[in-house]
Amino acid sequence: MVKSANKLDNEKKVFKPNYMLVEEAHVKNWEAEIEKGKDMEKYWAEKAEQFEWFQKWDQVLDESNKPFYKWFTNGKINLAYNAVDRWIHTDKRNQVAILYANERGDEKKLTYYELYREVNKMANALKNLGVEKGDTVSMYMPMCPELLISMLACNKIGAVHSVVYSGLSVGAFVERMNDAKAKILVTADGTFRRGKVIDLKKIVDEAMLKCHTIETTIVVKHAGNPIHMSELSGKEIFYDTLLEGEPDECPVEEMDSEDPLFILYTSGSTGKPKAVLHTTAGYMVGVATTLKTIFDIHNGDLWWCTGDIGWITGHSYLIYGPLLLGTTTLVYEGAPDYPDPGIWWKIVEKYGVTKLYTSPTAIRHLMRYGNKYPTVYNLSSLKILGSVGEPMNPAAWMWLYRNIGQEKTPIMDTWWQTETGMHMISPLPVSHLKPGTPTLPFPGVDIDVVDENGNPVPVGEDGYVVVKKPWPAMFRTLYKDEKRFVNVYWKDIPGGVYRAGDMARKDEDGYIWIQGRSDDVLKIAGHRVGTSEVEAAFSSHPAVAEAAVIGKSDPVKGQVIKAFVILKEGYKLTTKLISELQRHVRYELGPVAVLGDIVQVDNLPKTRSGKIMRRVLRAREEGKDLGDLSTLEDG
Ligand code: 6R9
Repeated sequence: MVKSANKLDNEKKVFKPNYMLVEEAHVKNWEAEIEKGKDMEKYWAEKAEQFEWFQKWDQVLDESNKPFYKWFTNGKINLAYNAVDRWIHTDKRNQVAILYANERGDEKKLTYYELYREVNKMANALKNLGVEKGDTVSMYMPMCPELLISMLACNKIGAVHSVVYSGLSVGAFVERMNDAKAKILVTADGTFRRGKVIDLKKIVDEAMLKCHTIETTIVVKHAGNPIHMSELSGKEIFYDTLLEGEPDECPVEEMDSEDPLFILYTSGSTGKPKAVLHTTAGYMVGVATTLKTIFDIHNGDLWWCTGDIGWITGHSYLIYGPLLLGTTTLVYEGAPDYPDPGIWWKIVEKYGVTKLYTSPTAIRHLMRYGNKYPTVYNLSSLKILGSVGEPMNPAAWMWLYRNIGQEKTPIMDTWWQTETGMHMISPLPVSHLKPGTPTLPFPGVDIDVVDENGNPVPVGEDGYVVVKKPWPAMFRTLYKDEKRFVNVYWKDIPGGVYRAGDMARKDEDGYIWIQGRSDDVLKIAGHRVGTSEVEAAFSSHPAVAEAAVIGKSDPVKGQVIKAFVILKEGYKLTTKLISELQRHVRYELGPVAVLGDIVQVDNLPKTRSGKIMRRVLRAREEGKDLGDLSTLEDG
């Protein structure tokens, strides 16, 4: 059997912090910070001081109507004011706020002052269209500066945005638009993708036949593809025309801490998407604090979050977090492997990216091509790397650490959700790291792994991830569906805790190892086996780039594992390799890993944010209805 870049060896390995990062870190002592966070309200209140408030809050946390918690009650604040306006009176005024680049090599830079004026113009234009505080504005746009401007313009005047990922199909788009009942839609002519232009406007035209609330569609000329401006459902107007002559000053709306900020639909890896509602102040506090502490943001940083803006990661850590901290955020429109799988590393070198935040899916995809691409570029500007979205299997962690981080940049594996709004389990740059775990809850966040009765499980045993105390960036409800909010998240486990829907295990240091979504967990001969550890075992074999596993009914064992594997360049799934993989996985996981079939595939069904949709694999396997596929990636 091949002895791999072994999962077990790496898991046992502890990576100590890089002393240069410790010296400059905002938080130098992890344990002490966690201790400080135990006085939760005091901790978050101190963090809230980083913003400019129009009026201070009366109470940090109002728990009078659980689980409908309120944070910073009666405070008055505005997100756009704190993310943009505030900086133009400082030496950041002419610093680049948004650095946009795309796969064609175009680039555009907007300083904080330029961004300020653009946001004001768009805010005035929205007001002229009749948008008022509390109204919803939908967006269906590429990764382009106008999307950020439009979102901030909404914040500035108190409108609620609902960004729909621009890769969604017409049906999914219509469903979300009708659910949010927006009057305005901001969109664009097209988006660049792998050397082609995707005609977004055509999708919008089709969707508009079924969206009856939209009165005005604003169209950004972005990709330059020819489009048809229709009159089918109200007015359509070009963004440039709309903004023409608008003043570049706009009064700021003083928002209550608990005023709605945005709606965002969950990624839907295990079921029908949910409309998650976030409110203003707590979200700002949670997002800015976690980004500053975990990625140690300083003046001079160039921050790059590769996630899409249509995903919570883009909302919290591509736009809001970095701008609230006054840093420069890179917005890249393009695929990670076009024109070749070296494009990301080329961008890191070209602009001198210092902090890179990406996903295990992207890393596993790029790993397939080995290290020939990263070695071509100078990646020495990188200081901290980060990951989100799925469990980071140790093989991918090691690849990233060695080839991109050059063994000096720590990897912040951040666990969180659309619902949590902010990072919840994550190391800091000063933490001791183990590949494959997001380590410990963030200071001021109380998370545990418990059984059905809410009791903490012993070390090494599976349980449910729960959040035991409210946190500032928590979602406040599911939009227009309080009943579902209570039933899905707050009922199943006693003790008034939030059930995240993930299974996990704790090790002897208290580090949390995420096993996957509880809906995906396998049950083999009475033992619960997390999908993530089986997939990590497959991926620790040198031939495997990526794997997904599901349970297949078995009369004796209850379930056996069926594995779908993507092999690295140059490998084929021969009978020899199948038997080698079987032995390898059994060696890694022990006798519980009862393998049924192993099949080779070219790709796996995934959500737009890169999560494997195992329920689609299961349904296909059982010949069942595939359910809601609206978030399935098709490209
Ligand atoms: C931010 C985001 C949430 C689900 C979550 C979990 C999975 C996210 C993870 C992770 C293991 C990590 N997840 N980060 N699993 N390690 N570091 O992804 O939000 O799209 O709502 O998904 O993603 O299963 O419950 P969202």
